[in-house]
Amino acid sequence: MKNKTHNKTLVEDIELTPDNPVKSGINWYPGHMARAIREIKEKVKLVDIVLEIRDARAPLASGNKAMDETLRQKSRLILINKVNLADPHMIHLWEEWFKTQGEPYLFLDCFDKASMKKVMTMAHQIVDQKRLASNPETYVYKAKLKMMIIGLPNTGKSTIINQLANRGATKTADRPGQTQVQQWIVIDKDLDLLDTPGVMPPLLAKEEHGLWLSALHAIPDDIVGVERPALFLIEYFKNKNSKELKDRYKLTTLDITVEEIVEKIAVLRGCVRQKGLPDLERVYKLILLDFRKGELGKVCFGIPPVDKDI
Ligand SMILES: Nc1nc2c(ncn2[C@@H]2O[C@H](COP(=O)(O)OP(=O)(O)OP(=O)(O)O)[C@@H](O)[C@H]2O)c(=O)[nH]1
Ligand SMILES: [Mg+2]
Repeated sequence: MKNKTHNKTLVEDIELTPDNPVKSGINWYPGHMARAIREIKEKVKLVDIVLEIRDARAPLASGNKAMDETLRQKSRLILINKVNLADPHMIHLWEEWFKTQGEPYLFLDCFDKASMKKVMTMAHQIVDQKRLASNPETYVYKAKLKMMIIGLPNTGKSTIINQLANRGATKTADRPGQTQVQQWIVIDKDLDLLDTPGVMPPLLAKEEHGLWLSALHAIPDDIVGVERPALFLIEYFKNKNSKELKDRYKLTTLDITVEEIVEKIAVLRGCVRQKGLPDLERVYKLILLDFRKGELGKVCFGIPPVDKDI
């Protein structure tokens, strides 16, 4: 039976008002997320800085504008994680765009120790500058930092905490919705971290963002199904005439239809049912798995917008 909280039609626990309409399309907003937002709002007062984790394969679509009001008064450092899986050329363009947005940010692979050191240096600088600016007369340097880690599901929040802790302080998993309750993790006398459950925006700005986030596994497969994100990915790589797609599935050409590509992958990988028909469910799952492991190459969904829109 489907979990009640995995509801395709958006919203449980969220008040419906004219400002908060339910639109059709891909959305995932289970009860634990509404609770998570309430708890983030409560606890944000207790921390010095919020680390907002995004996915470098969709630097804008993996943000959450619905959190802006909650974070308005707070120091924020945007960490655009999993850069090792993202298209380096597009990351360069995104870096240029983030530079113009006036918010501290860092693109990183959180398994890289030097990047994690930089996170701590930046967090200290941001908090310190704010303390100095708001109270120049009474300012004294404080080594102690309390940080809250927020972001969409599966962006790597808990992994970042474990990297900072140098141990498995909190559970991680390669699927969205692993962390379901807040947890304080005391690293040492100078650092407390608050892990929070991944929160989706209540509404996605565009239908295609839902496909991107499903492909990136910020949205579980049983919400959208495997067919749409898998076909979207094949079309995306076909349009790029991707060498990785050809190599991975031994395709001589991508100048055939998406359906024909899927059939060829099914045959190659033995995803075939009785009478030689392709087992589509299996082949879609296989495509998604390969993509998420980075086997189909580095991607970046979307392009930097012309306007200010962090
Ligand atoms: N390649 C790569 N994988 C990463 C990186 N950071 C995290 N991951 C992987 O992403 C997956 C999700 O990590 P989690 O830390 O559980 O993500 P989360 O944001 O806490 O997820 P929820 O608790 O479900 O919201 C795990 O399989 C991590 O190993 C990164 O920088 N690069
Ligand atoms: Mg987590």
